[in-house]
Amino acid sequence: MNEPWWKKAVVYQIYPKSFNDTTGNGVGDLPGIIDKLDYLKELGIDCLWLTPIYASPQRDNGYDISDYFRIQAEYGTMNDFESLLKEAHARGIKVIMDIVVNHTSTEHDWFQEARKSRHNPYRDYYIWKEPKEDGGEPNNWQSKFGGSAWNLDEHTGQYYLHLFDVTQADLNWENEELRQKLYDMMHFWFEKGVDGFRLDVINLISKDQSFADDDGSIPPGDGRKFYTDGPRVHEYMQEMNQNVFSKYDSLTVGEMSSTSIEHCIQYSNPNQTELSMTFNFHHLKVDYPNGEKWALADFDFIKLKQILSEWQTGMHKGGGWNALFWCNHDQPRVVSRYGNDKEYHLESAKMLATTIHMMQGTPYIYQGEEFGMTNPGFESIDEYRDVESLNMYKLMQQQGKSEAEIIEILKSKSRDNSRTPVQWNSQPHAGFTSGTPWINVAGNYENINAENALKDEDSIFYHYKKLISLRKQYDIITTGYYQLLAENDERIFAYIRNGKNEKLLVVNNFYADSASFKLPDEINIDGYKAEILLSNYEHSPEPSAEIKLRPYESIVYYLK
Ligand code: TEU
Repeated sequence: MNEPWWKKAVVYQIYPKSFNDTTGNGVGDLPGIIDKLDYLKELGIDCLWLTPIYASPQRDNGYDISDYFRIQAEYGTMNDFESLLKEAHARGIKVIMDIVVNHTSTEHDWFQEARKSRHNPYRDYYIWKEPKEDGGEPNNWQSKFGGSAWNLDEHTGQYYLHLFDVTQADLNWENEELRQKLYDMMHFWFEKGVDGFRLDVINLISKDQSFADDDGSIPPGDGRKFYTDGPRVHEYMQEMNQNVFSKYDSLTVGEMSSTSIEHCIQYSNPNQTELSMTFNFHHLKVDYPNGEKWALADFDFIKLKQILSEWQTGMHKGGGWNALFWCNHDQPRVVSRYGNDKEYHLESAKMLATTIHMMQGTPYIYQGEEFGMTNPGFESIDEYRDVESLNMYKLMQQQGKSEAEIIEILKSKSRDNSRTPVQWNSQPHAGFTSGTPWINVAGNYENINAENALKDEDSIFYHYKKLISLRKQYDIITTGYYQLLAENDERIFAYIRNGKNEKLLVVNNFYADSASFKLPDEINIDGYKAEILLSNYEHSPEPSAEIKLRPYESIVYYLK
């Protein structure tokens, strides 16, 4: 059987708003993406994922869609989108779109109709509930952006559910007519020529119809257990696959919030006919003290290794497929988070890249990651734009936190950390725009930018390029069985990928101290010839019973 193309692919994520502005309005656009296709071709990626570019009031930067069939005017026109598809395809680059079907903007026509009366034909497209006897919210579920997940519609006297912003009303997937409309909409984009979808919070679409209060017996008691991987979700995914995805040679990746390996196997095992692969976020919560995002703590390295390893072996066993990533538009920059964006910017960025790219799955690179963009360190609340950050700012004030404390938290946690404009060069505004950018550029753009990276053969950019080309050359990166080594080592993340008569040994030092790695006794590499495929220092050590590693040193050995 032919393996699907996306198993050996590398995907590059574009957040259009911050990518490249050609009009001078301070907001990136589709022609701006076309201008950079040759750059992306040089990097060697196979596929682009564009975060939502549909018409939207932009309360949540496009994750609040008001019209699924129109392009947001500030990004360009449908013609621009068609040109982008054509130009990308001409370079052998595929394009997947981001689709948000858990909710729409409250400005979507369906919601505008639905809120007119309790008997409106669109009423049932959304989730409405009576107030409690005291007039309060129907239950205690919390919005992911803070506060209650319910909002009272005064006109009709009922509450509607919004798991995210108050302007993002959850759709009622129990309604068959609605589901059919969403499938038709997906066909529309496939027929235009897109190569797949990233499906936003797709594991939240099926709600437990009891809509009961969360008693908090499974922490954190915010209602998530009633809709995460909900009762009918696999039925819906199979229906979606049958109606839509099965008709196209597509990559479909589901964003899975607070999910489990068991569910992700079901979502992505080809026998289940649901999706190609899944994103999960457990490895990006190891710096949440007691599961709390809005608090500061060092990351738990042992836990990080443990989680990534469980997902590697668990998904492999169950025939599922992982999307591999450190960064996206919701996460702080990894080099500032699990790396060292000061003394060891270059070394740690490369080390992190190697760690994730040599695992099994499909790697995703988030714009700017390929040359080591960092968190911007915004010092004032005026610099923040993200709806979640602004909500949390207010909530933290109400909790009595000081301004200084709140800013420290935002500096490391805010989603805006990854949303600053791509640093193309050392020109004003990093070459992103000739106008005023919608969000400030990080202060380090004169050093850290794409132009510098392209000029320096030792740059992070060329390290990513090498990782991508290795994946094309060595099948073992796609197929090899993953095995964690030295699981209790407090500095080193080492693993083996086992092939038939070959192995990859990947050894990474996650810290600024030197470290020494002893090959466990049960791993016998006698009789293998070793070759260093990639490292981040000159003169890396040959493989031996004990390997000495410099700060953030990272080495990939190929053994045959
Ligand atoms: O994110 C879903 C999600 O659960 C997050 O990662 C979210 O950013 C986090 O819970 C906040 O703490 C997706 C999109 O990626 C995000 O940009 C949207 O805001 C969100 O869905 C709503 O559509």
